[in-house]
Amino acid sequence: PRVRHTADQETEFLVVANRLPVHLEAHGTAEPRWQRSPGGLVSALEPILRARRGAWVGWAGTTGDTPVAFHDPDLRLHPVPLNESEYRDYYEGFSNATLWPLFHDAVAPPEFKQAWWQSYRQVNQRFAEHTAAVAAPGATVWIQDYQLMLVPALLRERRPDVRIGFFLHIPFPPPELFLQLPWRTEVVDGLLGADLVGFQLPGGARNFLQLVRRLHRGESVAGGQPTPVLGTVRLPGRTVRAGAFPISIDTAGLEALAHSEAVRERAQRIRHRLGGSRKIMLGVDRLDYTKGIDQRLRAFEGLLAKNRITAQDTVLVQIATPSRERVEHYRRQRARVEAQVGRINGTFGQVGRVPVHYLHTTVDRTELAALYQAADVMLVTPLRDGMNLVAKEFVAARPDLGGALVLSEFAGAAHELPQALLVNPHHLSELEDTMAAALDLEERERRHRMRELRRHVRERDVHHWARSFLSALSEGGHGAVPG
Ligand code: GDG
Repeated sequence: PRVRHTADQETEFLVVANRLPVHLEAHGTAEPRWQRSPGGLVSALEPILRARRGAWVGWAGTTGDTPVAFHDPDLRLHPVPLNESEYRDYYEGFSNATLWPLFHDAVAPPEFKQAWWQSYRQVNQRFAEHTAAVAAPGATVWIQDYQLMLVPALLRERRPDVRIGFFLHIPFPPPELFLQLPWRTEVVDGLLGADLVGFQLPGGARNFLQLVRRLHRGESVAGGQPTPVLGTVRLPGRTVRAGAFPISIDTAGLEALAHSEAVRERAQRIRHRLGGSRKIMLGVDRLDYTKGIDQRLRAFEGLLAKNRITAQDTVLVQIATPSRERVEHYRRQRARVEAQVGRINGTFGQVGRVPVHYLHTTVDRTELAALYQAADVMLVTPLRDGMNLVAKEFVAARPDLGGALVLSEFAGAAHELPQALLVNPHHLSELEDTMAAALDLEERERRHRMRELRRHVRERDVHHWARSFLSALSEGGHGAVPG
């Protein structure tokens, strides 16, 4: 059996992403089954996929021969196969050890390897071929993220009739960083295959337009377009637009979950288990070196060492979701974080009372919502982050207007959430002071800030994001201009 393939059915709207929105789930002793993966992207796109006879092109997440059947009448799936060496070179290598660090301010040194690049090109080619094979004439194709930056041009070569949008979920770096990339021209030309290139922030779009100018890839013009489009690149025969489309969350869905009995009860239990009157600080991140987990732990340790907090009155819960575990920088990051947690608990803990509860695991949606609700202070301290959905989710999960959000200036979310307690995570004493201030925030101010934050996250949810990108995509011209 294989993942349902519908190559015979041409589709008018296609989402192309590294991963299909499904994963294998164990079923006792029976064979594992395919399940829908929850996530903002799927819930935002599902109504559109359904209404427009849409389909999703992506990798199913296994390098084995053929995935087991996945049946879902609403979501047609086109799996793109990857073998073990492609997973290593295209995904772990070029995507996550070259592009990921380079695009996040090179906070870890990016590695440049020819073999990884070749694999990236080859896999992008395969994605383009699969997409070209199933798109209906004049279809709209929306390509997602840094793993697939060559697909827009590769697809256009094969299918000049389709309308192509691309959205980058991670930051687009300033030209002086991007230019380190040995294959910089190829990557920029890949993106220029799109009709619309979307970024999280206006700064990303401007970096891209500047880079195009620096590399002489077309005549780039800032402004002159209705927002959120910030500029255009004129190429022979066609125009590429670039703009900012800050992604968001399924606010209503999370709010409903936050109101549920199960979540409210679980939040109570968590508070009780952690010691009733103790203040709870919370971190939820993929275990990634860009997330500033070490900075946050160092600041927490500083507060304990200076006696500004004690293990009696404050506890930090850190959920660190396993991520990219075979990539060297990730292994080292895990070792660093775990050494810090051990040191803090060893120094400041007592039997039955440790200051840091560290979980290297994934928790389910209910548990996550309950943790958000139990927290007094949410710590989101990345060194660089495209957006950061955790910050928005925390806000959506707090209809009680409780909790304070400490948010790094270097998260995309900081541009939209100025009512958070903004902080520079590189500045240790400032981070300590901000964390302490969040613990002591006066109730009136805390409620006021939370109300404003919630207003924003309600108005600008993931549906707004998808609508604004797709309507910008449909408004512009596309493809080759006749004559
Ligand atoms: C990239 C960009 C951008 C985490 N642990 C658990 C869990 N999560 C969920 C969170 C959140 C998501 O994972 C993480 O999203 P972030 O936005 O925080 O970060 P990245 O994974 O780095 O995402 C980022 C995003 O793309 C979207 O464009 O915002 O800047 O780096 O939704 O809730 N979910 C569950 N259990 C966990 O243990 N259920």
